[in-house]
Amino acid sequence: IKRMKGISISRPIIYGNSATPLHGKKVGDSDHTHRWTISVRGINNEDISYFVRKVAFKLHDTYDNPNRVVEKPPFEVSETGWGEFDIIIKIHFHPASGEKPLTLYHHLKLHPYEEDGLGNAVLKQKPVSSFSYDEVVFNEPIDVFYNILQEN
Ligand code: SLL
Repeated sequence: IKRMKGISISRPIIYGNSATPLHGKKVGDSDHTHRWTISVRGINNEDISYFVRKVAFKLHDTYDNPNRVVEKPPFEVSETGWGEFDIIIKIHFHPASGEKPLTLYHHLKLHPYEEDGLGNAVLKQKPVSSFSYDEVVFNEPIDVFYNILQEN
């Protein structure tokens, strides 16, 4: 294998969640209060599957099958639930990259934070979203992978 000496190439990603309150609507006999979606995507919804092979989302152990693996875009998981928790996001790259998976953490946000004017936190029942921007940097990428990145 040949590496591109002295070359770094980066790609932007956006990851995080949106959530909407169920407003008392029942999901089975659960005590779920929100519907939410966690996702990893490109900027302007660019398809990132040319360099992302799959994304594994590790949910809280209170969920059935907490390890959710998404093998094709959109790289997202939608669920309902009642609480906030940390989601471990593991991004696996194209096999030709030879790169190790990248691990990111996202705190699932359900409740918009607001104050009542007296400095007290109040829970608002309205949609919320919490996204982070990041840049994946490939240092001295393998030539084949470098070409894949450049062609897309
Ligand atoms: C909390 N430490 O207590 C957190 C844990 C876990 C949220 C939140 C489970 C949904 C289900 C669910 O919403 N778990 O499968 O019933 O706030």
